[in-house]
Amino acid sequence: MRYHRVFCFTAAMLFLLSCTVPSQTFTTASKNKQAEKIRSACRYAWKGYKQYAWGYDALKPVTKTGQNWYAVSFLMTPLDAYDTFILMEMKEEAKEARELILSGLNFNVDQEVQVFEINIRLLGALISAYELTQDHPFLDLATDLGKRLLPAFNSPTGMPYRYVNLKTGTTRDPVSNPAEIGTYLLEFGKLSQHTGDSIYYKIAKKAAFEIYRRRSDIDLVGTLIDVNTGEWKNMECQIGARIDSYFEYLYKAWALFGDKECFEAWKIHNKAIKKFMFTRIPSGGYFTRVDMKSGKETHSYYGALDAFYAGILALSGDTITARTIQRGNYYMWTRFNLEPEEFNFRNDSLLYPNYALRPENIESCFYLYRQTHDPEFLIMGRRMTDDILEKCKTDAGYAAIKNVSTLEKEDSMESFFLAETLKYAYLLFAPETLLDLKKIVFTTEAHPLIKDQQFSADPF
Ligand code: DMJ
Repeated sequence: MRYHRVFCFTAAMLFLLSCTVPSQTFTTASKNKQAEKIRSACRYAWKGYKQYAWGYDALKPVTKTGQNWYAVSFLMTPLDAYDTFILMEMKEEAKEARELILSGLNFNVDQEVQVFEINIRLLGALISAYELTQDHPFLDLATDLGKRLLPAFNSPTGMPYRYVNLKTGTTRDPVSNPAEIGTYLLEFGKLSQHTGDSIYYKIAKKAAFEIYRRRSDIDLVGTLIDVNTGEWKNMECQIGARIDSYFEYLYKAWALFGDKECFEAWKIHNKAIKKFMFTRIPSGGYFTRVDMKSGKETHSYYGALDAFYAGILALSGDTITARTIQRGNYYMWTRFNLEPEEFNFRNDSLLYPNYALRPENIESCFYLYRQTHDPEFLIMGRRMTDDILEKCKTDAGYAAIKNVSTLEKEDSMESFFLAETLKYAYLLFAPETLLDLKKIVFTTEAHPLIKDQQFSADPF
């Protein structure tokens, strides 16, 4: 008994110590300085893209070349980065990106694309660009793209296939996942709002609710599902890769459009996630992986993508759970000096040791800071940002890391680095008046959309 008490006391002390972030005072001047540093990094990354990858989807920051996802370029980097330039008041860069996009982007191509990625990176960016600038060509491009994505949803269940050909509408790959099925509510809802055609929100909502109605008796979902049959192919529930933004969009469809059914669905899932997956250990709070039917732990894996959930919890007002998770997130970052893609939070072993320049950990700091104004989140955000700017920098931009232990660089700078990572880092330190979270909702790719609680697509 005495040993038990000693153990509990030691565990509690370790937990408290691991939660302690050294207190430092932030002044307006020091926050502005950090914001400026991030803006310079954004300018530097764009300069590299311009110099070595102009017109391509992305910059390869080590070999200093350009890279396309498909046979043609869809200008992923300029498009994903455009609203970041606007928010950062980088007028010259915004002008360059705008000219490239409006003169070079064409969706009338015989090309098969991944529906989810094209939606979050391109469609979301185009709609956001339109809302921020009222520049009609952005909406024309968005409408054209939206129409071309619609055939993906022609499955027996209404859940989209993973790939669609933009010209022919041919689809492929029926085994998909909740994220790739349920992450259209925001972009398609906005398209319905701006075009007056309810079809987009209708099919986006149907797809998300086809997942929801297949939840288990304990209100969890699995990782893989067949969109032809509606049968689960993998029953492990987790909040990271392949499920993450399905949960996120149920909450955000409520935040953006006031959709009550989405809010109810979010609440039900969130309650189950907290009941079966939330795990508190001395180093912080994590969400573990469980079987969707029994709620029993399958793997104690956690990683860079999972880190977003603290942000969505903070946004929804649950700052208590969010804080605990964020301490786990920060532990993950500081333990490895850059967060890994995945590690085992029970024994700290690395599963996927790479860092892909992901935003989620900083994103959660941003939401937590906005809700609490606790400088702890500024300290965390500064440490993470400084690590990235120092360890990932190349002669041409910023590179993903192959292994957080060796810091060997990977020849990749994903467009979300400019769309999300630098944007959330900047907004964490920039004056809050720049962006009012009461008026906008960020898509999963951090494209800001203006709240419209009057909009009702009446989807069913
Ligand atoms: C982004 O493309 C989106 O945030 C998506 O939802 C998952 N993660 C990447 C960035 O890590």
